Amino acid sequence: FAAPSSVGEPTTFVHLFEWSWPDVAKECETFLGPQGYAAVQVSPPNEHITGSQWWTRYQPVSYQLTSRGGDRNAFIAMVSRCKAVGVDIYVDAVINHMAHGSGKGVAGSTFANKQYPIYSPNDFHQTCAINPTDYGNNAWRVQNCELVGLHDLDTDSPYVQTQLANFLNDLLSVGVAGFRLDASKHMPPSDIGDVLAKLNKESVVFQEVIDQGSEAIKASEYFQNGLVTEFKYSLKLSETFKTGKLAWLKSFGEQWGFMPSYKAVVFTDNHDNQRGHGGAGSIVTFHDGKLYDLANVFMLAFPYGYPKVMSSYEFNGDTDAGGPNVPVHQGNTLNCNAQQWQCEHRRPFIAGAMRFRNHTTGNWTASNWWDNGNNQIAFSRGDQGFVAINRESSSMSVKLQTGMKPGTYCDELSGGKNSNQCVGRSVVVDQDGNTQVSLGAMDAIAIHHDSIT
Ligand code: LAG
Ligand code: CA
Repeated sequence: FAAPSSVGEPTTFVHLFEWSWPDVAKECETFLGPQGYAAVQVSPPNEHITGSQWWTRYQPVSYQLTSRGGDRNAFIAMVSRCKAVGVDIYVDAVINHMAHGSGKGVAGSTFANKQYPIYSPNDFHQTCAINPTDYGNNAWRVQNCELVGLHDLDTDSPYVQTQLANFLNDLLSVGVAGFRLDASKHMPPSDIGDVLAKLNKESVVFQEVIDQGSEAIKASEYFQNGLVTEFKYSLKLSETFKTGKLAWLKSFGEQWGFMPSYKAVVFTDNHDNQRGHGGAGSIVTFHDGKLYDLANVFMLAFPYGYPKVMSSYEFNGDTDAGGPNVPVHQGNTLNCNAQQWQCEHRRPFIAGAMRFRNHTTGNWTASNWWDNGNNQIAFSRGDQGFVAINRESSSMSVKLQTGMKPGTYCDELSGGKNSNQCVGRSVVVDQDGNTQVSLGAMDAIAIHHDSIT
């Protein structure tokens, strides 16, 4: 692994979807810290309904830190082991609603008729269903009725706000650094603001708001509380890589109608849309092989937003299926393969492009843009880095301006530099800043100022 000094400034986080706390801790120590990932989004850590489906985690029963991920002690150990190697933990906080119907939670708590360990019926909105048509024209129903039958908390009430703040403060007190606020679109932004005002530590907050541009509730209403997911990015990037032209990406970002870069959390795919849930669309995923690598290289090399890398598991078409029945780390064996955990964040192109982003924070522009009018593109990050992507079925051969000083650089996507030697490919930049780019079909290279030999 790269020495800590070569990590650069962390710029990217990873969603280790359904990973257990011991697996997350081990991954921080063996890969994420040494490579330079900034943080991990973990699955909801609080008590949820029983069942093998992944989505049981989105039906809270209590805020006890007992979940399929592990118990409270395992959670705390994970947070501190990750922190020790420079990796933050972001908790997926499910605060809009509680579990549907009646039953038992994984820590043994029971619930029925809107009665939970810390909530009773008057802590909820009245029972009404969010209808598909409400999204277009009825903001009130989207925020006050039930999302897929999940009992909707009265997030306006002081009692509920206090319980939510206690839950989040408990997480902060054990070292959690940030939150994904699940189903934020289903809560008025001012209610979220009231809860956040009760937190006793600064934290990274990103609100999950699915806004594809045509609904009553806009992502921009949530800017006052922190960062917001930019779902247009996921859909447009996926469509462009699948059926469009990479040349279009020259103006990717605000000019495509996206929110300001500094507010946006961006991703190629997420745990919902990769399996047809949560808005979906035609989305690139690990199933797309090389195309997926290239889409991630673009996301990570291009100066827009705070990127989240998705780390998934094979579900063989069963969109409810929970994670593989094996740990990711089994002794020294890593169960990352076609049929189990996917570990996309470990793919050389994805980890390499993450490192490229870490080493190019000094210039937040895409300059020297070049494209062939079709699916070959290249751009510089000022004099900090240069990337070329060939998404065509034929090879790419062209002399291009890199914006970088002359020298021999190591391609970060094939392993970068190790004790002044290139692990993989090298790239020569001449006296004029040009390089001869020679790439096969579905290939890419990325060099940066610290990868010079
Ligand atoms: C989210 N963001 O706003 C999560 O990203 C998304 O994964 C959650 O839905 C949703 N909001 C609620 O937190 C997931 C599944 C749903 C699942 C739900 C609750 O996508 O399919 O619903 O979690 O577990 C399931 C069943 C429904 C049923 C419901 C209540 O699929 O058919 O109505 O449970 O029993
Ligand atoms: Ca609500």
